[in-house]
Amino acid sequence: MTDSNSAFRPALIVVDMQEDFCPPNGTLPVPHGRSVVPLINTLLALPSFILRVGTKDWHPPSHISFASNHPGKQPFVDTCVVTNPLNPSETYATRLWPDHCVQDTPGAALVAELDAARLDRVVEKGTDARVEMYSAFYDPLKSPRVSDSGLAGVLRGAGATHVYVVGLAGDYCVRCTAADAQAEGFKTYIVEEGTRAVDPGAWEACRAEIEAEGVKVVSKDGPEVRR
Ligand code: VGL
Ligand code: ZN
Repeated sequence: MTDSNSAFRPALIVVDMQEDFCPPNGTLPVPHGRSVVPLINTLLALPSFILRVGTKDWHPPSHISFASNHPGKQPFVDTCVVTNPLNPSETYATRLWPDHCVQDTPGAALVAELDAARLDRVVEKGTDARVEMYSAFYDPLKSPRVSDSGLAGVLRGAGATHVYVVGLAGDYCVRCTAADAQAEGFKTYIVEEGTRAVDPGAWEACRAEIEAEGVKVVSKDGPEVRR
């Protein structure tokens, strides 16, 4: 019998390493977003991972998060209200963005430098125009949930115990994906050098909030990665 207390079956999730999130040509560039690719490729090559999942933000042109779909509203500055299409009493405000990661456009492609051949599978998210979905697991609406990628089942099916998250953006999709992984029962880490924030000036405060949610933000050189 194996000792379940010592089980260590880590999965790696590489979030949204797509052209639109990277300088110089991305429509929603994360500062220095492209600079994390070499570390991510190093992590992808580690034999320890039992599963390597990539994610893609994969929006229809009519997506609710595009400021262009809300006349008079400005990206980055303004918000819109998301209403649960299955329960109109559940609403929340969400930030508006420039058009980005439109399905089947060059901007939605994984960056060419990423060693994507090592990914066991790629999960698409944000495909429902009616809801925002930062997390690679599901959208934040709860009663009921509108979109579910099935990622939790994929991780469980592979027997994952721990989840390591890297990619873009640290303060949005990486954060939300890690929070849901932790809530799904996986011991979850963000490798800090493997991510960058849309709002770099707010990263320190964001990191503290992430850790308060139970996710550990660790260094690539720390014992959690080198174990
Ligand atoms: C993301 C903003 C909008 C992300 C996706 O991948 O972090 N951010 N859509
Ligand atoms: Zn998006």
